[in-house]
Amino acid sequence: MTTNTWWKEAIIYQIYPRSFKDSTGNGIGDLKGILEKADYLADLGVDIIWLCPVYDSPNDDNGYDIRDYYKIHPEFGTMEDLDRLLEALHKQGMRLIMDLVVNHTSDEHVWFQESRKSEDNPYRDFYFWKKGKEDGPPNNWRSFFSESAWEYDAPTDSYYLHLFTKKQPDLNWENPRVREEVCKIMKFWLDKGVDGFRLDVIPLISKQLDFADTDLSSFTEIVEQVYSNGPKVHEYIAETVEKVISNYDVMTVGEGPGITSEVGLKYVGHDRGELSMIFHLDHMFLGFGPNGKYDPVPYDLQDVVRIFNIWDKAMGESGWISIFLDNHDFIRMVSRFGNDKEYRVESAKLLINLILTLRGTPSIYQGSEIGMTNVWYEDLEDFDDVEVRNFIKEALAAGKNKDEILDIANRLGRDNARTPMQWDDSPGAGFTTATPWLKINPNHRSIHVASDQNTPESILNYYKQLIAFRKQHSVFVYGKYEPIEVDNPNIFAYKRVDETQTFLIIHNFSDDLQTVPVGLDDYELVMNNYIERNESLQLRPWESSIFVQTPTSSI
Ligand code: ISL
Repeated sequence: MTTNTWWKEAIIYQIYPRSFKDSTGNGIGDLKGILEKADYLADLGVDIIWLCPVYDSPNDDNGYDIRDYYKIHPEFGTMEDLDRLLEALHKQGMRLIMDLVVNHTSDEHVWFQESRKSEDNPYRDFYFWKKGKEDGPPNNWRSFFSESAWEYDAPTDSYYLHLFTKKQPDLNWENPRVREEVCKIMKFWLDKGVDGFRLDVIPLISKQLDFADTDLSSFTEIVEQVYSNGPKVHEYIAETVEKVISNYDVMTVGEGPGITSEVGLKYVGHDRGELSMIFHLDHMFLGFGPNGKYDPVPYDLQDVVRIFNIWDKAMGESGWISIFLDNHDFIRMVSRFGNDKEYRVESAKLLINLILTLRGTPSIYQGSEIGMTNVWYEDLEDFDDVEVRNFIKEALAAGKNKDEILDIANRLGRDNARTPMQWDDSPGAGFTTATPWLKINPNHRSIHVASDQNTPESILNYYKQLIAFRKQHSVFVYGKYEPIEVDNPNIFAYKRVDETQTFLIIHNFSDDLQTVPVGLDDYELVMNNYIERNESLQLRPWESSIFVQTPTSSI
């Protein structure tokens, strides 16, 4: 039975605070900057703000390395600023979820500082320590960010585990004191009134304790079979729910690298009471080759379609996912799945049409609403993100050609998603009056919020219109999803159906006119991403149409 809840009906908007709005003139976005834009968010029609980490951190991985879970990083403001933002969002009928990173901490967290001191330190077992093997690390695991997952630490002549950078040691959830601390952190934030958490890499918290070498050759398989879905992951999640989460009316969304559709329901099955929903990453990991993201392989639209279909079937009436096409870890959706040149506007509109009409809670990443695109840096020094910098380091060391490295870094790097928000065409893009922490995309001179606000047929206005439309029709939340098989590799088509309404949605993911061979007898066009209506099934480039079945239509 599908249960109705606010978090299924809501639309999530993800804010990467460093890049959203700088209110202090230091080139870094901050909490007051977000507060200044609360009206903008309300006007857009989004319901839940997912705030990427704003805790105290040395920023090795831009806040995903937390030094103090109870403190706001001064560059983002103060706890008072956070309280004020929360209050303002609540006043406007929006909610706020915090990004909680508890698979690992910063190496500058006091627990790790203690842990590394000696083998009998009371915090030793907060992390995973192992002796090396023949002058090398304890096993052959590689981190998500290129290097070995083990770092040697001289004071105790041992290695510690870090599935991300060496400044992000993994917490040992086997230790009940670690779990107690996590519960304490959750309780602190929920008592403050936040409306839930996005739980970073949550399937990674339980490790395969034999720490055996892996002989799997594909990084995606290693994540699915070795790093994620460990033996006690559900026990641990359930413990936090039972002790803390279940005492509040909040939502949780687990970020799920390695959560496959076969095991998805174990995390989000309504009968299990673990997480409200997950961000599965199957479509995001498309294109990862044997050595991961920077070893790209080709894929096409039908791979994406297949993944959405499989996941919808796997969830059925028993579980729930979020629908998204990009975030701060991946390239801009219009550059990845659309055409960010000739058909930028059309394809950006098509993609939001897709996100808002598939089954699951839509999640929109900042800047998508104006069709922000990837950036192109000319110099390897321009890249900021630790993931891409590690790739560059390894590729240079392996003697790869500089132009080739620059090309891959530009095409796949996470900085693409992290360039500052483009509010206007001023030199700082209305984001800052100072030098921004990361170079602004030069296309901000033409692509920016101010211009979209003044153009009736802009991407931004289409977002607002479509969000409002979705909210009028609960079939997009609770209705069934029925894929339609079309013998055309450029088309993604499906229906959303409930007792009162049937919508037919068709997207043309190509630069060419496509004829879609489906029956349209008793359907009528209700939404379309072109200015001139098109009632036919001859879809123009990147055209996206929503039809409603007329006999039962209530429009
Ligand atoms: O970023 C990725 C691909 O470029 C992913 O593989 C990512 O590392 C993975 O999804 C986990 O991401 C999360 O945890 C990381 C952090 O760097 C990411 O920003 C965060 O979303 C470590 O905390």
